[in-house]
Amino acid sequence: MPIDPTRPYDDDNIFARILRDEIPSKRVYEDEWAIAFHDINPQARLHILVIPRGKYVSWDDFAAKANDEEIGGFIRAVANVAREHDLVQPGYRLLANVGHDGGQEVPHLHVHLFGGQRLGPMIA
Ligand code: D5M
Repeated sequence: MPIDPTRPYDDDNIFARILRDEIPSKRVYEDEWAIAFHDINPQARLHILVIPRGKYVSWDDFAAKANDEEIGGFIRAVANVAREHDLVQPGYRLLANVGHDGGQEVPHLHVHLFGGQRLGPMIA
């Protein structure tokens, strides 16, 4: 079920639990601002989710409440994940679903990173 992105942050959402290492994930990156792990249901040859360590429901919530250092740290973390997977030259795609119409299922901001293949015009 898509989420309501204006609702309060739920400390027990699945990505909060992954951040606390309460449930396993295939973690590929971590720094002060973000962690990244493989999507459980990959939609491309490489499909990684990058999430901030801070408690933000959505992209909108993050833009409204995070400070500039956190926002910069998160954006750099996403780029670092791509670079560490040698995706800069071949290219890659970033996607953030927001709320009901965006099809967001997990109420902790996440950026999908797709790569490892020539992607079509859209991944829906
Ligand atoms: O995308 C939510 C994404 O989160 C979706 O592609 C599946 C993925 N997912 C859900 N549970 C897990 C776990 N436990 N590990 C890794 N990936 C997971 P959305 O943009 O909210 O539709």
